[in-house]
Amino acid sequence: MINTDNGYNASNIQVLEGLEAVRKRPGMYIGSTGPKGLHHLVFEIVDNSIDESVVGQCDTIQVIIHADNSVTVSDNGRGIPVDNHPMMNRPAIEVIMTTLHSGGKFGGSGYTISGGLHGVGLSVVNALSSLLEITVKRDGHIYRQVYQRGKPTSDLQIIGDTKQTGTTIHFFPDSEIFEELIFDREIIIQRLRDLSFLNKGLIINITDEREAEIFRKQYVSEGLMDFVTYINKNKETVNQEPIHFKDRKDDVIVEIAIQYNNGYSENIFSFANNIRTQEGGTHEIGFKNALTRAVNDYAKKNGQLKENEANLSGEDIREGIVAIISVMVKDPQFEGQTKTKLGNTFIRGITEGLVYESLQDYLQENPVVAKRIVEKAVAARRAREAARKARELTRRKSALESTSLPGKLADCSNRDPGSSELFIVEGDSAGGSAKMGRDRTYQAILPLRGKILNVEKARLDRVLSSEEIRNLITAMGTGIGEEFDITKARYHKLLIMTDADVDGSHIRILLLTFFYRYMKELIEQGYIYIAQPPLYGLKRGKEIHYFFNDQDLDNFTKNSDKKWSIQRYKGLGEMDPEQLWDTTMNAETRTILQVTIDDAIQAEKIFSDLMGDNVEPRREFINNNARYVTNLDI
Ligand code: 0RA
Repeated sequence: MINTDNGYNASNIQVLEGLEAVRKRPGMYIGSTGPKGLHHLVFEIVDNSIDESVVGQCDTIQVIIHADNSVTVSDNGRGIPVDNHPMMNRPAIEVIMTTLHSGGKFGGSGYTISGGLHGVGLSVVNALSSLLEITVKRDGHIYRQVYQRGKPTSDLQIIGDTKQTGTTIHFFPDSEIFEELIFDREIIIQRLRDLSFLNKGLIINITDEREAEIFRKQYVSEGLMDFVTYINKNKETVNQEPIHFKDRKDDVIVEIAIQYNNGYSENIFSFANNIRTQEGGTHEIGFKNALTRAVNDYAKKNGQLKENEANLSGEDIREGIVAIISVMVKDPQFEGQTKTKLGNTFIRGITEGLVYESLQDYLQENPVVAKRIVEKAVAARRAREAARKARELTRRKSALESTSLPGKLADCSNRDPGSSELFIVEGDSAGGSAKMGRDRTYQAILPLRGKILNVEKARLDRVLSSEEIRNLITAMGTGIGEEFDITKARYHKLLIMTDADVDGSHIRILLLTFFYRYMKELIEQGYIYIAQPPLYGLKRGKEIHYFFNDQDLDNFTKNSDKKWSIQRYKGLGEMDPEQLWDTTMNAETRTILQVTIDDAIQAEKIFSDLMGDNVEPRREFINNNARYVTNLDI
């Protein structure tokens, strides 16, 4: 059918139906209608601005969170085209704002590489906004158009003249769609900071107008080198100058920065077209292969490894590494559970080839650093072998043997992990109370005596020399590290129950650090919780009230008569089994905090700051977060 009329024709109707589909099933386009989806709206627009900067047409992006919780994103790019779209008989900008999957990527307009948050397009943001105002500076004029829930409320109008170019989008997320409309500045900052590291020289400004004192911050970086030094800040490094290279083959651009620290963990963060690829993918595999090959070849050539000696493993070579991998690809395929795994197979070979060549050159030209990297890997191999022996002790026995659980574990009778809980309790005496107070059908208790090792400062073999840690691993049943298998978890809830004092928070952070380093998926899958014992009990005869913070206690005592006696619980051990059950363990009444990882890079920094060699960042963190340490969201 050919449409010739100028009013609403078939394609316009299709457009509206398209946006109706977005409003009917928002989750399909932005993942969810919770906070994550809400923030996707901002990132979708920002990613379009970033595309302008990638092609060298934009050097400044500004994000403003307004007091009314609307958001403005503006850039000084070329501006969205305003000329008439020949087929639709509407201005191109209107087509872009109202057509699914059209956003700027049609017509080969000089976009060789395009990110866009998985390319859902500006029309999705438009469809999910109760009000959206777009202003474009282009071709000597300032243009403006307003939309409500995706539909234009007026034609595109010229409202002034200008010599500048750029796009400004001001939108109000729709309360009919989103569960909550409040933007979290930290989430936005995290993404903008990543983007500034990934796009050297790009100026990104953020303004938050919601507080009396307006918050302003600017991000601008020297590129990936700044990214690795930022992550390694406060750590001792092996190579002070990051290894850095950027290369191109065919249509693929590969950029890498590497800086080793003297710690034991591996931190590789990869990106494809500026999008964090949390699940890795072909670029990451290519990088790892190249690194393993280049370091082994070098070690053999200069004699640090004997000819007949076995190669160093990739894991050994990656101990203490901080690396950023950023690739730009024409048609990225995102796969995996969360669509954050790069799938294009040819990227593996291209990345491996480019990285191998550049690394070979680097190692040849920097023998001092090269030697240290090899030495570190050799030491890692030695420790890994010692750890293997220690780890045997924690392995589950084969199906034929009876599973030998730690003697200190008071297991539950329930055999269904989905409804079983494990309490890790500080101290034997509190452990005793917890054992007596629990519901033994589904609650298991493992008392921990004293502090566990700080895993930031010890290699795996030493970590495993601790009986407390071995008990914990055996009780959970999952194994650790490379062998970790979440499907073997014997409990789907693991609750850390420590005293409400400094030692208690220390033990808690030691445990969390251990989980983060060796059983990260437990955190990612939301298995880990922090139990909240009360700080005070107010007693009058048989009546008792519990309080979990000073403010609630103050509020209560303000209006109460003097007959109450106050008890401050210094430790779990001061509560009898029944009290512990009532306040902290009873699933019907207790409050527990789920531990989550909002941002892997941030979590990485928090743990190394808190547990690393330097005292200053730890002091700083505790000073800044002292009041929040109990509900630490890593
Ligand atoms: C379509 C085509 C062109 C640019 C854009 C869209 C564009 C979109 C956004 C969204 C936010 N900022 C933006 N800036 C540009 C290419 C224009 C040309 O070839 O001149």
